[in-house]
Amino acid sequence: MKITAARVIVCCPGRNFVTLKLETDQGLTGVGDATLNGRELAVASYLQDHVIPCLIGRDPQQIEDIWQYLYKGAYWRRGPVTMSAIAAVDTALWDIKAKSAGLPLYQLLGGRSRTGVMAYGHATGRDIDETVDEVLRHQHAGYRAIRAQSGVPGLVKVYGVSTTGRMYEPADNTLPSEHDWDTALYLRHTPRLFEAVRLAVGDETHLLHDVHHRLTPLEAAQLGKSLEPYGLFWMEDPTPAENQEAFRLIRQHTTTPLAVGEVFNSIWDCKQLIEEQLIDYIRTTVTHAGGITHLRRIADLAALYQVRTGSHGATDLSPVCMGAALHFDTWVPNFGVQEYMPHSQEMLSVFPHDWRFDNGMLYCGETPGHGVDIDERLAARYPYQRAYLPVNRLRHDGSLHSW
Ligand code: EZ4
Ligand code: CO
Repeated sequence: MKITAARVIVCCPGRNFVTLKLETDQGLTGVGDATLNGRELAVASYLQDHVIPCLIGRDPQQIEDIWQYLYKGAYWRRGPVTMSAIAAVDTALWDIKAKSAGLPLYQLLGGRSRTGVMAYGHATGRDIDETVDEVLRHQHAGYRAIRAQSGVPGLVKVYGVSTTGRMYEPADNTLPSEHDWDTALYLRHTPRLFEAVRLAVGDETHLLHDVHHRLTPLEAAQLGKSLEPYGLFWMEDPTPAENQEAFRLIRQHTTTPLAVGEVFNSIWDCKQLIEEQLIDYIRTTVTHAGGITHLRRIADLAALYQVRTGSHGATDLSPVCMGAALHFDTWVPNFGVQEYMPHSQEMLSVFPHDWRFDNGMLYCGETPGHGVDIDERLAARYPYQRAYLPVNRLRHDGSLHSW
């Protein structure tokens, strides 16, 4: 078999997506997601200008060799742009291999380990009451795991909270919008939020919270400790995790489980966190961490240390990523949970797919491949629109803080 053509499709059906489609001389095609929120065109160019010329004529069955060729062959290793581009190729190649075998992708990975994939949904509100209502709405919709975020009194714009009344989309402006931040206000508010949420939902529902890289290790330790009475499933991204050792301090002070990794792109970013058992969940995704081939290496390392998966699944990961992720989740032995932020109908219509959500669970389909395609004619009706993630500034003096 040979790769005969490859196309990068950039479209914006409500938000930007970068998709790679590979064609072969046997008529089989494969699709991969390469969306890197706010930096989409860098990955599109990496694929178009540097990767595609090396793919034409290659045997798409040699997934491992092509992965090594693109990784080692670049000489410049890792990084989100490179690893998202490699991921798109890898995902498309697994799609082709599974189609040529006539099997759903999870069968190639080792088969089914579970009946379905537990999803967690996002409950967000402008204040505690609104967030509690949203948590209850998710509970009634069948979610067994719910992430709760709320506005903080005194702060105007906060991560996760929609200001438009529409679905929250973080890349909300043609130039970065500005959020404001005050750690002391947040640290006082968050335990109050979870006290109210836990009281309303009862003991059974898993509760999650995303700190979004905003605290120092000591502040994270304080927050983790103050949330212990509410039995969280996880506290996510408590500090910027370039400094993996920092988690030793957090770990020494709290038994609140920790989840990290949505911004990681390789096994090296989480090696120490996993080997020293400093985290409980690893949140790397198919799209940003080098595809199925590399994500499997991360999950296998994590399994040695009882670290489970909890893949990133925000709307900036396309329905293609979700399809591939659900096949991965259906197989991976050390599965934890899958993030799920529903795409709009407009977004879903561009990506015909066979995965589905039902009563708090996600299910991959049974069609050969990963079960997701792109409708290129429809995609062409939604041209790229520049969009940035926000920046965060300290409320009292405007210093730039992690968003
Ligand atoms: O802010 O995907 O847990 N989910 C998240 C996301 C990220 C966005 C950034 O593009 O933190 O909402
Ligand atoms: Co997050």
